[in-house]
Amino acid sequence: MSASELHPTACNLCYANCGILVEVNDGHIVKVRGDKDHPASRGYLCNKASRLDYYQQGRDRLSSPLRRRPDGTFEEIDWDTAITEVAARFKSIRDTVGGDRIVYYGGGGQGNHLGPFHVSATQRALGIRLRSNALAQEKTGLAWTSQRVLGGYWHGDFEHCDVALMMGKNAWQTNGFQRARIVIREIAKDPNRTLIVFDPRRTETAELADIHLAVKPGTDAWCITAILAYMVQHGLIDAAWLDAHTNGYERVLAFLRDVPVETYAAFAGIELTQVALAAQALGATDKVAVYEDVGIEMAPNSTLCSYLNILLFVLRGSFAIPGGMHLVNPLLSIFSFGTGSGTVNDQGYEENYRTSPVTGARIVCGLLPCNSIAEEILTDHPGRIRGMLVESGNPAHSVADSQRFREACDALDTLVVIDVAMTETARLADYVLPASSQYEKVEATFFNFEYPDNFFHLRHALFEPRPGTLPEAEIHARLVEALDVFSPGDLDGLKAAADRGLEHYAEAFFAGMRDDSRIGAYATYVLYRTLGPALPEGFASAAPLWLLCQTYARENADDVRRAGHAGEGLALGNALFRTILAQRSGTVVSRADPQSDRRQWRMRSGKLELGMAEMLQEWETLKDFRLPERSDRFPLLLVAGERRLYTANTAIRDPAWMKADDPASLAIHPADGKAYGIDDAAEARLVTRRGAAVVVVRYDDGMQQGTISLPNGLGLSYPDSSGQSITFGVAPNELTDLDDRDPWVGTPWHKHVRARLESLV
Ligand SMILES: Nc1nc2c(c(=O)[nH]1)N[C@H]1C(S)=C(S)[C@@H](COP(=O)(O)OP(=O)(O)OC[C@H]3O[C@@H](n4cnc5c(=O)[nH]c(N)nc54)[C@H](O)[C@@H]3O)O[C@H]1N2
Ligand SMILES: Nc1nc2c(c(=O)[nH]1)N[C@H]1C(S)=C(S)[C@@H](COP(=O)(O)OP(=O)(O)OC[C@H]3O[C@@H](n4cnc5c(=O)[nH]c(N)nc54)[C@H](O)[C@@H]3O)O[C@H]1N2
Ligand code: SF4
Ligand SMILES: [Mo]
Repeated sequence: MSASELHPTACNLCYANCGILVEVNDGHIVKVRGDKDHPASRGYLCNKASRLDYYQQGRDRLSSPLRRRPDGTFEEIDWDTAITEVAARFKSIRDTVGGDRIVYYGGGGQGNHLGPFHVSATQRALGIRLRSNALAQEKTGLAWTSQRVLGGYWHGDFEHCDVALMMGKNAWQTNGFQRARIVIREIAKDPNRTLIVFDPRRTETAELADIHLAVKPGTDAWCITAILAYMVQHGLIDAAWLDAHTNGYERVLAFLRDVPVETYAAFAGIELTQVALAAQALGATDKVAVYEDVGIEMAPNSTLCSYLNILLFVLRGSFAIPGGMHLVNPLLSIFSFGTGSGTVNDQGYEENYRTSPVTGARIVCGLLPCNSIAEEILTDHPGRIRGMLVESGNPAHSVADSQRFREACDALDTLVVIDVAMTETARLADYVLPASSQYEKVEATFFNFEYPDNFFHLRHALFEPRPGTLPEAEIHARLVEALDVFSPGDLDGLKAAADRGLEHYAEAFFAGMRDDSRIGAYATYVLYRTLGPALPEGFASAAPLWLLCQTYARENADDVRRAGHAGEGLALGNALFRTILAQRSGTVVSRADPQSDRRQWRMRSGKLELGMAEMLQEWETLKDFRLPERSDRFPLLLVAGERRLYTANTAIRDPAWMKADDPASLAIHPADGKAYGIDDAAEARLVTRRGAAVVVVRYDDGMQQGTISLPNGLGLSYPDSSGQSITFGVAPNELTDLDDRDPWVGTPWHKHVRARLESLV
């Protein structure tokens, strides 16, 4: 590729995945700018994208499969040996105790879902049923409540709303919806629109807010309830809409009528006048958009808060209308709703839902809670997990209680890691398989939360794969082959059909599916090996998208045509697929008509089901005004892992990428610092129940007194220019405890870690 040419791709540092145009030179990404042709980001970028080369050219990128020696060091092995041995190790678990004793962790971070999409065939061949990933430490409470109440995953129309609520979300730094900084600034500037931020800390987003509700940590449930109750008690809800569109609202309103608003607000540290202002802003419109994120999802009452956040927009009827909330309809949902979910009984409780084999943890959207993984391994229970396949995730760093996670990895029969870099998890593995980076293969994510337009961006490769690496699709295909699922020649007919064009292939594929159950069961593999070679060079990994396009076009034909794709039946799916392959800046795959979109109403009754009994039960407990116990030993509350100007989970491992001042510091209110005798910029010892670390303290008067915060994604070991391993900052999960978690879905309370600080002088 020529140096000065600009190549369209996307930023992989957060789930906005903004379209970018990059200049490349000698394997490096040397210049990055926003891509105005990207249908969603339209040229927008935040500060991080310009540093992408630190991902692409990380010094600890992998370039050969590795096998652990008995002494714990690694040796390089060739791919054939690696595939044969990994397949044999997992096969032996499958054949002795069962493939359901293997867990698959990961499946794509912020930028890569296409490769891991291919795992489904490997999973099938090994009989793997347990999966987990970071969603099971943040979004499963949201997924569970939204599935039960709305029937799908919700997202807000922040571009057109009158009231935007940021619940434990610092969108200025963390984005999460398209063009976040621009949209937030617009709302803040407009006197007719209201930005409400729930955050103990005066964040960059809170600075812009019309109403900043600086709740005491972990008290959001009381503050939200106070606002909802004020609305009910002052006639600010849309009762007619509720009656027409929801079931179970009477119980909700009955609860709210009796709430002593001022008492609830006071418990959360909020003045009644602020609650009234927020309630009145909500009461004046039906265009309410809510974003909840990990400030709420990783704190006490997290699942209840997810439920209450639904009420914030439902009480105003702000659902399925422009400027309000909608259910997403992406090409592929990152949540497998319905997987293992039970049935709701007459009392409104879910029964017969899927649980984990050892501890009986609730499995939501097919995901084992991250906090349960170690518990499902470190036991002599016969159902314990024996093997783990980790792909594009770094759980030894990102899951609570790293020490226990490491012990659990040690206790496994087999741990295999597929990654681009030598991560904390890879270091623990029996085998490490090196993947080509996201800019060395076709890549995509299934993050698409927009409405009414749905888009999809297939990124073309910018570079040749680094020698020794393979794209995930090829790794999984070789594993499936090593597991002898198909015999030579089985797929020759489909290969020949692919050579004759998509039309022939479509017919042959669907006929094959009817005749041979393996075709559907191993669809990603079959498509990769049969349609893949017929696609333009380098696009084989994208072959399974063809089936997604067919399914999506069949289920959403009018919406797909409204977005400009033409055809009927199979031809429409083919047209969509061809456009996705060709459009380098992304494609609008469907356009809903908000006036007649029945897909927004997904519950069987055709109404929203507000009477979720588990949440109504927990709601009652607020009357006790109880928070997790505190003690004099741990008087502070630590946010273990906050997002800052230069953090990107662990996608970038080289600390040199950070351009901020003291990016690793622990933030503390100056009054607290002084009270503990710790100066600004001094070192101190941070202690929790599970660990201790030396931190550099930074005074920040935006912090609430009694709280401290550490950045997320740091404390990685990374080679310096001489190859010596260095660690920059503190790994937050050396300090967190598995027991601090939500009682329903097991999400951790990373934002609510009891801690103390000790002066080192
Ligand atoms: N720069 C950057 N952006 C990112 C990422 C990144 O690593 N770096 N990661 C991406 C990912 S994976 C995610 S999940 C999102 C997360 O996005 P955010 O949720 O915005 O991220 P955090 O900064 O971890 O937490 C948000 C806020 O929660 C507040 N908080 C702490 N305790 C409480 C509480 O009890 N109640 C309330 N209401 N708030 C509380 C903190 O003060 C903090 O400002 O960011 C995404 N974007
Ligand atoms: N204490 C605390 N813990 C937290 C959080 C917190 O706020 N506090 N936040 C949680 C949240 S919200 C999240 S999302 C998680 C994030 O934690 P993880 O889900 O573990 O994700 P990442 O850190 O993004 O790790 C992504 C991995 O993918 C690898 N990778 C990058 N590109 C590719 C590729 O093309 N192929 C393959 N195979 N691998 C690739 C990277 O090298 C990296 O190892 O952390 C969670 N953990
Ligand atoms: S980090 Fe997120 S918001 Fe920033 S440029 Fe990348 S994708 Fe866009
Ligand atoms: Mo996340």
